[in-house]
Amino acid sequence: KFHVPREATPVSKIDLDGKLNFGARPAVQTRTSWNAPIMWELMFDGSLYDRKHKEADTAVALTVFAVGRYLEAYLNTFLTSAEKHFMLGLPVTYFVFTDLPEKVQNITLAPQRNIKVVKVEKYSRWQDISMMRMKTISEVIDAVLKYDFHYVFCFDVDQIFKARFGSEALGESVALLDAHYYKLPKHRFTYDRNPKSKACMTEGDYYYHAAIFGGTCEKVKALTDYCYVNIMEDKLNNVEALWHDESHLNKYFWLNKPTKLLSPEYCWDENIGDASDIQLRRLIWAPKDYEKLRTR
Ligand code: 2GW
Ligand code: MN
Repeated sequence: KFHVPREATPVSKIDLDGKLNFGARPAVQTRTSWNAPIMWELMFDGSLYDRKHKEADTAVALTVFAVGRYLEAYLNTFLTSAEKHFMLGLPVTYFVFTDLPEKVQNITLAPQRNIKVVKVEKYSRWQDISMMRMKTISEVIDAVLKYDFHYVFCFDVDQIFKARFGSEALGESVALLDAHYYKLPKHRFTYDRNPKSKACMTEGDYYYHAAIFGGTCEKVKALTDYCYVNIMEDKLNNVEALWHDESHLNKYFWLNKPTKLLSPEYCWDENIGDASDIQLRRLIWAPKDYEKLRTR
């Protein structure tokens, strides 16, 4: 029943991050205190990463949830734009989790690219729709992904790819700087500060955005398990972290430092006035119609 992992160059041997041009973007921070690169446009040559990953036959899984109204509102744009910009040239499988599998439209996929639609239940509270993704992702890594994919990237569906989101983003444990917080002083970070929640933290490095995280199957499994266990413990204690799964994710990345950070060029919000650091919008937040989407 299970697949044998493919034979190729171990992806762990691909080390181009050490050759990044950290000085190419003097106005922004390009590495963390623990020496993880922060990926900004001009720091890297994407074609070098692509070549290495093609040689290694790197396979990537993308998970995305489109439950209830989010399916019609966002999924098609997300997937068709991903086909134009996400990891082009590499084998990619989209895992779409939805309560309405029959409503997922057919989209044209490039060779070596696949889509799998998986039915999930629709939790009645939106906070649970968001948080319980951690449980589902953990389960699918164990049941399927770890046998066939080197990396898994997990995305919010309410976003649109606009430019290359390529293999330079791959790494063991990858976190995203939140576009709204990367310039703010730490005391403004909206970590959970309630000691009753497992997500509570009083110090941190950055404010990470849970709309995109990824890494090797092993590391993403560790992250999703951590978040899920702590979400459930909060439920037993009748508390909920301020920003739900995102609060737990921030706690995880504080305790388990990511090996690569993505700059807000990888997830930009066009409503932010000062875009002076953003040389390339690789992905943007889709416009949100809260009135329509969040009322029941
Ligand atoms: C979410 C909020 C209110 C009403 C509905 C939903 C909803 C979310 C839904 O009806 N159907 C659904 O599939 N979702 C999935 O959960 C979808 O993939 C969506 O992108 C994701 C997170 O919800 P979203 O995008 O509305 O929340 P954001 O953009 O405010 O997300 C940040 O904060 C969340 C926690 O509150 C998560 O951590 C998320 O990863 C963050 O980007
Ligand atoms: Mn979102």
